[in-house]
Amino acid sequence: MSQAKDKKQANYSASNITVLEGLEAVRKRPAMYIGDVGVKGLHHLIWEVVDNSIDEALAGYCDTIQVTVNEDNSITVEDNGRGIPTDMHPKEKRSALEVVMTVLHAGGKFDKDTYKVSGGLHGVGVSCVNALSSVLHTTVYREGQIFEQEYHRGVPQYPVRVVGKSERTGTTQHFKPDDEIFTITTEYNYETIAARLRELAFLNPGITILLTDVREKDEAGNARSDKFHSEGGLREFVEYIDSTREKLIPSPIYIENEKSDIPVQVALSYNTSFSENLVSYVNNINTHEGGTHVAGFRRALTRTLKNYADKSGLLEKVKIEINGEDFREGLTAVISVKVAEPQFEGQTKTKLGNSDAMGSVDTAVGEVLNNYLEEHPREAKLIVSKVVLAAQARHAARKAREMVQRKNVLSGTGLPGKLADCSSTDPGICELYLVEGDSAGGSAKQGRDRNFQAILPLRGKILNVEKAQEHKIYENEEIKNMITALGVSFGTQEDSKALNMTKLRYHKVIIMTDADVDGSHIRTLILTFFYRYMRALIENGYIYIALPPLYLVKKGKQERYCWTEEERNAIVQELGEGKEDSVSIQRYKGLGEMNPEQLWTTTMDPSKRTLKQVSIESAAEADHLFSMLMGDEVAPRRDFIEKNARYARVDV
Ligand code: 0RA
Repeated sequence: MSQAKDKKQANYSASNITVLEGLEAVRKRPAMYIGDVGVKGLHHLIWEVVDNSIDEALAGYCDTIQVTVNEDNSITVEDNGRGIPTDMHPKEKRSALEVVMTVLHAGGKFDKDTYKVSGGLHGVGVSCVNALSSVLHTTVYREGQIFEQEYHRGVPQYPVRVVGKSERTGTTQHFKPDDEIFTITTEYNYETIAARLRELAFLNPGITILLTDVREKDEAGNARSDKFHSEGGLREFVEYIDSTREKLIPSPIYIENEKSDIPVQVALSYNTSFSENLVSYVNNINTHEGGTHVAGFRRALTRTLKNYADKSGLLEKVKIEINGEDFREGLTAVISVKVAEPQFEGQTKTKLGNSDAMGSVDTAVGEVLNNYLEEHPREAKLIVSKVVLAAQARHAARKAREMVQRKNVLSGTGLPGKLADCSSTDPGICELYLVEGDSAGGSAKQGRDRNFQAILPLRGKILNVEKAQEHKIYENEEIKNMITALGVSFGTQEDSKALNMTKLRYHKVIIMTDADVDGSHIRTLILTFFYRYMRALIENGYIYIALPPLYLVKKGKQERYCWTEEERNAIVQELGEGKEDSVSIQRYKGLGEMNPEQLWTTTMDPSKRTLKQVSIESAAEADHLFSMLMGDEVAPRRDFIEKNARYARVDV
């Protein structure tokens, strides 16, 4: 090696030392940067890389982003932007590309004037993705040339080099998540990715986002794919969320208004259902826990509608008081704001704290909504009439709810007779199994560990809360039992659905139903109830789904349980050793076919069972799903059930 080259290499390595320390920090504490190293963190890597391309699109230089899930669960994200700059970084003595890819938080340094709008909770930078990938390969098309660099666990394998000529521009990132980091799973979920990309397309109209999954091919050999593109933006988003509901007004009300340097976009509509669907974003990030922007929206909606109703005399005959909640029954709204320095608070850091966002959204929405009501008297009247009905129903519901809670107080312990409670009173270790049917309930009662496991058999049909007004749900025996067993009480003030979680008696609530169509229906009904009336339980991660085995494979004294077809086939082969007919297979159609001991071993023993924790990845998607599965319109439900044998996206 020549001396000059030697020196160059030495410099190159020297500047790498701090970089290595940075990458090391990310690899040592990955959860600090991407939330966790489970399914969520794994998908976070994609969001991070796609966010960079979205930023390039928002800057006006890119209109197409292509995401590919490859056979080996590696991901390719390609855009047609300007390409990450590749010129020499004067201080670092390395290509700017290498700096972006390897230095923590180096991403936004080039464009100081435009703040990163799609960053925020994400926004930890592509260098984190790099550090957590066993291999990452970057290709940049720029200034007529093709540049590339490859990294292993974030460490460059060679300086940025030119590998060809091209007229196009853009950036392609290809990465494979490191299985040393993602030890739980490295498998990507198509639905999760599709939901996020669909959301991004609605939030950033005009951009085309393509998704291809080569792991899944149809009979003709075509990979599964979707194209996400929206011209109408939030208006279309609201229509998408409400596509399975009956509209109250013909098209969404759209608000686009900038107040005190905070751009505010809102689309809202009313449907004939009884639930409120409010989805909010800050810098393209879903703010599950709401925050100041949502508070500003609610304030403006209540004030403006109330003013209009008072002025128009529509409330004259109404004797009962109307509150904020009544203005939101049947409301679907998407709120999107862009904030320069967002402060995220709350348990999951998805609650906006910036106080100026409240006033901005309040003023922006108040102005435009007021004009809308003045200009659309017919729609205005429909909305106000609906509000009055909501207030009347709320009064009826309060009475019914108070009845349920008063009865509990009167009946001594207040616990339902069908509940087989556990002896511990420490909610942290207590589990409540909601079991389909009395016979399975009986086995579960015998098989359980009564120290910490309680059993509540559910016999009749759970009420479909999607189709019922609130006061009706308190008349349903199974729902009443669930509410009292859980111990949580509903608030009765402004937000009647606020839960008193401190009284929750179990921190694991496990839904255990048969592995058949009825079982999945019951599970969906229970989940819909939790989602609509006790969402905090899902948000806090207290709701689980038990996974009973589908098969028992036997040969002589050997017994093996299987949870999937593949597992069954493998075990039949293993036990049969060529003589597969010596093996017997039992298919479990219901929990009732298992004796208490089997139920314990396979499904209830904490050291052996598998539980699925229910989470709300995307509230909009979950809402869409529940209203479709449980709502009025039959056609989309039938379609969905035909396409997806099992309930879809609410699980992890
Ligand atoms: C900063 C400056 C320039 C491009 C980018 C960032 C950029 C980053 C990413 C990440 C993924 N795709 C991207 N595309 C572009 C270009 C500055 C210039 O050309 O003057």
